[in-house]
Amino acid sequence: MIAQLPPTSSVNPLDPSEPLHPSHPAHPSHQLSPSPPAHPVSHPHDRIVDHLKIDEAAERAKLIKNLRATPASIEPKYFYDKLGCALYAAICQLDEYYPTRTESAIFQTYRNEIAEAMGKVDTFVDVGAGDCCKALSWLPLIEPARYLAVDIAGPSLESALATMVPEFPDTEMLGLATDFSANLDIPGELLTGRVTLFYPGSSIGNFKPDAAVLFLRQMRRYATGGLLIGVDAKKDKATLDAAYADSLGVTAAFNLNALRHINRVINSDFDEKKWRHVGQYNAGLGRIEMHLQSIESQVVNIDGIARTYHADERIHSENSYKYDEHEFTAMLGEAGFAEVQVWTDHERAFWVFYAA
Ligand code: AVJ
Repeated sequence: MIAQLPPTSSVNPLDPSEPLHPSHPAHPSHQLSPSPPAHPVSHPHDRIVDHLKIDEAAERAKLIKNLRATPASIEPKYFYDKLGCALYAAICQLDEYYPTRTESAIFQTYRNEIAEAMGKVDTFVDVGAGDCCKALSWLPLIEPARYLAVDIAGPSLESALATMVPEFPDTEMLGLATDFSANLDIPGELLTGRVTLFYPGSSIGNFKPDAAVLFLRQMRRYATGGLLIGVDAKKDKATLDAAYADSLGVTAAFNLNALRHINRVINSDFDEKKWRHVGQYNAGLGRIEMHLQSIESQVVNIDGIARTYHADERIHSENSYKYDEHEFTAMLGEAGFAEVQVWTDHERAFWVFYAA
């Protein structure tokens, strides 16, 4: 576990109490060819490139629009403020939440075989790196010339990388702070030689299947080596429901905390005591759905306009899609990966794909 430092040297673009960056022109999403970076800002340590060129005003406007809409929704990225990152780390320790430990067991069992499949890696790109924990056990084997950690949470990248630098003197450690959920845009100068991307944890499940293929295609265009990706498998509803509605209520706290985060991002007065966590498997759509359900009829101020949520009305906060082996193999093919290898556990609860 890597301690998080206070966000002193980077600015949270979604927190209105912080000074704002000048906004950059909006970037077309699902863009298929790499573009030159738009004025990346170097941090004091020169290790983190701050590429958070989101238009903060547009992000807030989108959040407000989604909260006022019927059905209301929020994007999963609003889970990950400082407390949210810590709650997600706690989720990964839960008995009920099998994906993290199953994936890590697959990595451990087949580490050498997977490393052999990857071959030479000059730049290892960790997409959604967070605290960079998952990459730690790969670096000694892969020995890349460069490790590039990409995440929306700049401050946690910075503290994780600072801790790792002395451990890996032969690897150049870089961070890229960016919101890749709309578009993965990696400045060309950060990529050297044969590039392999790492996207573990079944984070791909947050995208709807069509958008997931587009995102895989975006990764494909950078992957001169390949892509190592973890994907959660379809399974019985009871196991899935327990993983997303644990009995200690950690996932509930993770979900409800998004309301507190949102109150800091926009002018709103959500009271988490008036909402309850819903996390359940929708077998027809092959996805976990998380919602925040209004306990009573209530009025919430959302940026100066009163919005009534009726009793039992839901705010949809996350999808987490699950895939069969053949479904995801087909998606990798659609995204342009020609060669696909897969590893799994005894229960076939989780897949690890290497695609090139
Ligand atoms: C970080 C998207 C992989 O979908 O399992 C965990 C997030 N949400 N518990 C997942 C999450 C509720 C997680 N991912």
